[in-house]
Amino acid sequence: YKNPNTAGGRTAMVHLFEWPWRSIARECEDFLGPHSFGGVQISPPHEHRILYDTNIQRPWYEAYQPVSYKLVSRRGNRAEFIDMVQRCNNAGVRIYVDAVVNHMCGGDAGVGKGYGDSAYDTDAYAFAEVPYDISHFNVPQGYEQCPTGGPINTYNSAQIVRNCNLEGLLDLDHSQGYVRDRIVDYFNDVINIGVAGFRVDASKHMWPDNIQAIFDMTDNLNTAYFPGNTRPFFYQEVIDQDTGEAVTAAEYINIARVTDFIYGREVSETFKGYKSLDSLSSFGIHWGVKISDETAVVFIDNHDNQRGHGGGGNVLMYKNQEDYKLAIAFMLSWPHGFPRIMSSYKFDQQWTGPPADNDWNTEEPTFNADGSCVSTDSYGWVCEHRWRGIKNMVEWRNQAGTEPVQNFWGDYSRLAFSRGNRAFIAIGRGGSSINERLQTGLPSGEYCNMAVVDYDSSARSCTGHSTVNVDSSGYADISISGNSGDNLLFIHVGASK
Ligand code: LM2
Ligand code: CA
Repeated sequence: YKNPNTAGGRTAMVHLFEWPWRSIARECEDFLGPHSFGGVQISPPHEHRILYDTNIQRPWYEAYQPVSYKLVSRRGNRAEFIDMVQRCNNAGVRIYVDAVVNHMCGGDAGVGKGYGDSAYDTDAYAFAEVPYDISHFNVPQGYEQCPTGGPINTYNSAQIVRNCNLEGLLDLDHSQGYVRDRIVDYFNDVINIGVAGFRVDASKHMWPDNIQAIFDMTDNLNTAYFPGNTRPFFYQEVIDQDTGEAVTAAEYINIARVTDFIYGREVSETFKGYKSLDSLSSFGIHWGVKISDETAVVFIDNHDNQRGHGGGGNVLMYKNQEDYKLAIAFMLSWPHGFPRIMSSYKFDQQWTGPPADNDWNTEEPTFNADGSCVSTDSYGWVCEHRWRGIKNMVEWRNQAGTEPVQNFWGDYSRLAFSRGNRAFIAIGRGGSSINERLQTGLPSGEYCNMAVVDYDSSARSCTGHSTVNVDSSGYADISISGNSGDNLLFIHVGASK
């Protein structure tokens, strides 16, 4: 379950948070495929509660309140979902589903209908479409099942964390075969459509044995897109900040991949200046980061902690601009874990939903001539994945492959290294310039500095003027000013003149 099942050695994914299915389909064809992105984590596709309030309007987090497993959500219907999966696979880009199966919607929902018109009654614990009834939930079974009688009010007890209600969300009892079967039916439905894997939301709040049993019952991937007998990719969302809680990420690492929240915190703090950049030379499992290369999904920020949800944290995000770009570039350069790039929309309040018209129809992203997304200072899609320094680092990572870190050079505010003889990167933080003759590890040639120019492969030319000349012994004059726009330099063997 640890293989991301990407096509052609692709090594990174992007989370297109709240993007509609039709926009994702187009992005796979026009951008992600051509730029060698491996996959997309999509926002939850299942039917969810509709939240509306004059203050918070239509918050993004209604998506985390399931009403049924029908594929109808604010982001699109079943036909649009199928179309997206097909078109992305055909573009060589995999789809990973954000699966919310720990719970159904909040107990405060009462009686109503979800996005696809399915009925719910939370007083009766009834979800007609699945169907679930009161016997399928933990809390109604009494204090022996959930010792608090309702809410998760401490993280010191695994039983409370896993059998009580997270934020008032009605908690399912996964020890029951019936409940597992409904979840497996949902997983198999989207597997048969052609998805490659799943982010398993709130895995910390489910028992590892039950998660394992659910994974083991899933079908192999669709052979229209994947080799026979390919297992789905699973990455379990477990927030473990190493604070001594009862539940730890270590309990999940033998099952499938696990999200590593310490990784983003450590890299963020380093690029904020709390630690020296050259200390990153030993970055990895011995550095505080808990989850090993082949088991970790790594990221700097996610949709929760960039807005103070999900444990919050001291992480960089798009609002930090240049420091954030450098942190993402470092993540993509370093051979540890399967990296996930966050792609956001602008927000000022933590509940703000995606860009939308007056009827709450999510707006499709539109693009400037340079490929960036159209937005104003406070509104619109950010599209971090289209920033040049980020999009071109995805190709850099693919080119670096499994080559090791070599030729590491650096000091408090600067670093440079190569990945074997295939790729080289230099970073200067906070205005620190680099003017050095450094060993790049690369064969001699004239390379495009992909941090500031793009590469035209048919003409074998840089579509700009910034190049790096590597001599026959691998050395080159590396020069950046360290200021905004000129704090990053990277080259690889796939982009030389
Ligand atoms: C996650 N990972 O484990 C998601 O990444 C995170 O975004 C989800 O919380 C959470 N688990 C449950 O799937 C979000 C959001 C919460 C929000 C829930 C449900 O961070 O604030 O809770 O989704 O929409 C909201 C209200 C809360 C209310 C609850 C139920 O903020 O006050 O509790 O809905 O109505 C009564
Ligand atoms: Ca639970």
